[in-house]
Amino acid sequence: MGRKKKVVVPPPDSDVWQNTTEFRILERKVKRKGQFDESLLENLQDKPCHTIQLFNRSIKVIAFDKFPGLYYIPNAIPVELQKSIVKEALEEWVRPPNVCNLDSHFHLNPNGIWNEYVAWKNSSQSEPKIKKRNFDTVQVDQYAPPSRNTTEENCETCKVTAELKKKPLVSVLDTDTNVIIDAPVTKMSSNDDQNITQVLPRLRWCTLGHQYNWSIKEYHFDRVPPFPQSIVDISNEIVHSLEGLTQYPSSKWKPEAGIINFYQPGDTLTAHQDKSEINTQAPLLSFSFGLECVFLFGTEDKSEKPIALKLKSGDMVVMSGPGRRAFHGVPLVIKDTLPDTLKANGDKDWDLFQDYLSHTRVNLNLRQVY
Ligand SMILES: O=C(O)CCC(=O)C(=O)O
Repeated sequence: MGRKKKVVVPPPDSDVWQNTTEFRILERKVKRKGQFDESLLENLQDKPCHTIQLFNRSIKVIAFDKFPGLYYIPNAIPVELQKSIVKEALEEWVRPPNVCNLDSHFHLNPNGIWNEYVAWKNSSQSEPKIKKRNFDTVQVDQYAPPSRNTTEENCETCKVTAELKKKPLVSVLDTDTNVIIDAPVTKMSSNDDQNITQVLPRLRWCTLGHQYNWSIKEYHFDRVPPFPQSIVDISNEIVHSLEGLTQYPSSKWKPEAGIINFYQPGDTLTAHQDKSEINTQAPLLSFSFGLECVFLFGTEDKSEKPIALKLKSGDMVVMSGPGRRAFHGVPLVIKDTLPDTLKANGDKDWDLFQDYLSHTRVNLNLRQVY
């Protein structure tokens, strides 16, 4: 969870970085400079294939004998729905009360950075400056989270996390938006205010529902803005359609935390497991929009060889059963792969979304926490 251009967040377990693990070997091969080698992709022809009804269409779900619980659903989300999710994400979700990575570094407009950008593009005004937030000079609250369970695992990441958990967390209440912001994990290089066109490309993530502390990898169980209703409805339909495969009853499904990830070519997400949720039975739903990427999926043991899938706009990955805790990551976002269906084609209202998506991959993933 988390990424920044050429910097990987969260820090990987030390052995992930050794060239010896199968995961790391495939990551390096996929990332190798130059043209992506398509032969690294998993052959999907021989994989078990199921058909489900979703959004009034019959669609194929690909399963993997070696990776039980992993389902890959190409073209799961119809184009119009892709567009409305991306639009709602940028206009409505990346703004208070939800927190995004930029909040720790900048005082953003309470209407959200996207709406400020669009308003400026549609005006004849000079480019707005975004004011830098300074954690050195603001009055900070020392915020102690309700629970801090220590982890038994013996890995570098866990040791770092355990050290961080011993310290008081530094957070600040943004009085414009009434949202609590955690101190940044890493500082941005410049202390100067910046143009909005410099800041928008640095949007990396935004959290929905249960807000997340990225440094100690725990949810803030007391910071829970309402989950967007459209996502609740869409995910209910998906979990219902998949019941026969995941064995998870849709009556129990409740999306409680979501992350919207924004990647540009060159950004990566290193191998990780999603383990912060208490409920490990509910499936994790993950959607791709915009540019294509290569997604690696392994097992709970990172020394085992993962598979590589190419995810296109509208594709969905479902991690359930034993696959819910498997290592996975995104070593490559492929430039110039925006599909024609997401181009404006004369639709003036979509122009700025097309510009943004032509150099961005958006991932939305949904989890049940309890
Ligand atoms: O971008 C993706 O497809 C995966 C995102 C992910 O694994 C995460 O946010 O934990």
